[in-house]
Amino acid sequence: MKIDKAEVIVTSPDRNFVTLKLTTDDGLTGLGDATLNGRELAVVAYLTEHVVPLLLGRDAQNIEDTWQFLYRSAYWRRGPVTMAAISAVDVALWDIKAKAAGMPLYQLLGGASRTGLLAYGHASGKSLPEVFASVNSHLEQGYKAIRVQTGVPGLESIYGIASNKGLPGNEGVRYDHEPAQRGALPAEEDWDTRAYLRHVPTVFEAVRNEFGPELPLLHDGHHRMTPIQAAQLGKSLEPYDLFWLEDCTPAENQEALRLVRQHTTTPLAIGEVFNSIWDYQQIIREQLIDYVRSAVTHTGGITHLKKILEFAGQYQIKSGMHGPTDISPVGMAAAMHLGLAIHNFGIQEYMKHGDKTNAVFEQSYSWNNGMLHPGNKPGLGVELDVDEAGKYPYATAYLPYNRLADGTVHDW
Ligand code: CS2
Ligand code: MG
Repeated sequence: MKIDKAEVIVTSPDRNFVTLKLTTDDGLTGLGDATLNGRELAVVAYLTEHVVPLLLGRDAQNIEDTWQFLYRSAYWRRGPVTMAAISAVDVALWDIKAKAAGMPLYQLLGGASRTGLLAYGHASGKSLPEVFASVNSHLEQGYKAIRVQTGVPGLESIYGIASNKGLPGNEGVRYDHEPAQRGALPAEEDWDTRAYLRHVPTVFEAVRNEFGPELPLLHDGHHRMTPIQAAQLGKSLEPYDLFWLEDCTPAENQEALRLVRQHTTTPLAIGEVFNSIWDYQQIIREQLIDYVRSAVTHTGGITHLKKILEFAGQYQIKSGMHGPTDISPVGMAAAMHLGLAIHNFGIQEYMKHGDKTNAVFEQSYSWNNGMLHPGNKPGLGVELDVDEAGKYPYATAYLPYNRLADGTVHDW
């Protein structure tokens, strides 16, 4: 079963997506998500110029060998672009292998370890009434776990607050937070950590009083605090029993988590900007996190993320796979198949894609009563309508960045 064709498909229905489509000489096809938000074309070039020529004629069945070949023969290892490219190849090959076997991918990964996947959605608001309304709307949509992001008095626009602007062509329809904004330059946002640290605990106190003690609540610190500020926030949120505090401090400095752990028992989730097992070695071995946040799309595919999660499982650390709208339906399906099969599944992030995206990517995964399931079609269960995709050419879009009051660039 030789790889006969490799296409890199770029489309921008509600936002930019990059998809690798492999076809074998006996007509089987496989899809892999290679979307790297705000840097999509770098992965397109890496795939088109450097990876596709190496794939043609290769045996599609040798997934591990192809992974090692792409990782080691490149000489230059790791990094978001390389690992997103390798991930797309890996997932496309798993899609093909499961189709060849005539079974849904999770069956090939060891079968189902649960009946479905608990998922969390993104509630947000500039003010408390907006936050309450957003939590209610997510409960009505069936979510059983909710991430809460809030505006901060004195700050114009900050990460994670849904806009009422709506999507292009869907103006005015409230849309969950899509960080990448179309335009020639990234938007600049302002930030003040002390104002944020004063305000966030008051919001979680109010949300707990309003919605009770059981509802799993999550919060994303989005890499903005110093280790001691992260410790401070973790501690001040303890009374509100969070499911997790995510990306509380930039994680390049893995030791930073030791200081946070010393001061708080709030569970910690990290890893959406990681892209290899080496980014996790210390924080898993030293039990400094409770959830692995990596997405299949950004961490070398199913082959590599499965190894990270098996390593994490030895430390009772669970999965919490990244699942915002910049993970395409192909990447989401891969996450669901892996999530259903592994033992140490924790929770799955699930932001719903827009209508145009759902028309481009035909999906067989389901969302029911707060639980996701990858479906039982052979393979990943997602197909891409190339003609539909062709309607939406790439549109430059950048993630915003932050500046402090004195003009210093800060983590966004
Ligand atoms: C976020 C993302 O979903 C999350 O947890 O951190 O929204 C993140 O900002 C985007 O994926 C960046 O592309
Ligand atoms: Mg995050």
